[in-house]
Amino acid sequence: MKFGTKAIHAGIEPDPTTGAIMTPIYQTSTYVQESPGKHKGYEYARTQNPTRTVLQNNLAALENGKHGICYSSGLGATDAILKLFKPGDEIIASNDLYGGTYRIMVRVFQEFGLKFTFVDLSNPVNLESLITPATKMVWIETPTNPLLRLVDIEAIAAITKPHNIQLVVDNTFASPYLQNPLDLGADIVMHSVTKYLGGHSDTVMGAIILNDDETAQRLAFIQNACGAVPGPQDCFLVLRGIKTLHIRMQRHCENAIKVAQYLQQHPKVSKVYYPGLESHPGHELAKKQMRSFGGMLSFELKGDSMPEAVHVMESFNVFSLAESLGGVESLCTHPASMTHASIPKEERLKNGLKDTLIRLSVGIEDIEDLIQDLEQAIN
Ligand code: P1T
Repeated sequence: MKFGTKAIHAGIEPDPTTGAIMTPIYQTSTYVQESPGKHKGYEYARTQNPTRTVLQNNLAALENGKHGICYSSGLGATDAILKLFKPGDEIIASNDLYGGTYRIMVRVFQEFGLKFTFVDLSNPVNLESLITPATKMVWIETPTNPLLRLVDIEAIAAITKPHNIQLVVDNTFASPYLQNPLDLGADIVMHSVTKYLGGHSDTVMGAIILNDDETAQRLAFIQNACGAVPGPQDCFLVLRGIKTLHIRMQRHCENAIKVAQYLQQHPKVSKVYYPGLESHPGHELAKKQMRSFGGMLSFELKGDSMPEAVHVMESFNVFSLAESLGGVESLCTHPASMTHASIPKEERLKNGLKDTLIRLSVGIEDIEDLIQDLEQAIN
């Protein structure tokens, strides 16, 4: 099956009792048993819910993986992955990543004895020398949030595999429509489903997709034992959102390249971070490992003046100033004070994230209106 057909059909059957074409919302906390332990595969809704099962199977199909496991948020999924490790285990992560991911690593799991090193993995050469016998996982985003750096999944996997190190790819920015990390050698794919998969800014959810049976069993155990499960209504909303993922992504990509090209020639803009631009250092890699370049981009204004950046962010009419991304509507974010505020300023600056950086999630509105909005805001 090709992607669009999978998005609409994979793992989804008409409801056996009524023929309903849409997966029912099984709004129940428990399931009746005939006699103790004799049941239809469902005992208690933290452990299993049929709406969630369908979504999990659909997500697994979209990432060409065997197992899909959903959590109550992207960070809930990250939390589950980090619980696979023990005190003393070392984890190497990209130095450009979502602020909340950095925060759960440093402020929560470091307290429990996991060790983290953050490094620019857009150059894979940086990885090998950091590996020790205690290194158990490498965590990457690609494209990264918010600097849109490209990390070569195949090249990183070639380094992690011989050491038996788990390679986790946060595939949120690309979505499974643009990139399938398991096909490129990753062991685990993680998503903030809140973003492109949900697609309508109405749900918070996370997911993990993987092939390894034993790790999948451990992650399902953590899902049940720790309890960060999504509700059935949210699972329904995401199943509905996914049915148009391919169409939405096509428009996100079409609009984003036009926005990036517009910004690149703007006399007041100094730098545009978008992998679809030939000037982007990861452009060739993006062409190789992604199907198109995505809907996310960031930019800086000439002069790096904070009041001017704030003025632009306050002046938008179509773009809304808000955290998050991947919904149908265009959003603008100030990473330094919003999504990445939990990363200490020195760390942010060292990694190239300036206070004046503006991030855009380009939606699927008419491109003329988006360009006009940029034109009136950057003046
Ligand atoms: O918000 P949540 O569903 O818990 O997902 C966390 C997360 C994980 N990974 C990436 C790449 C993300 O971008 C996020 C959430 N990001 C935002 C809210 C944001 O505006 O960047």
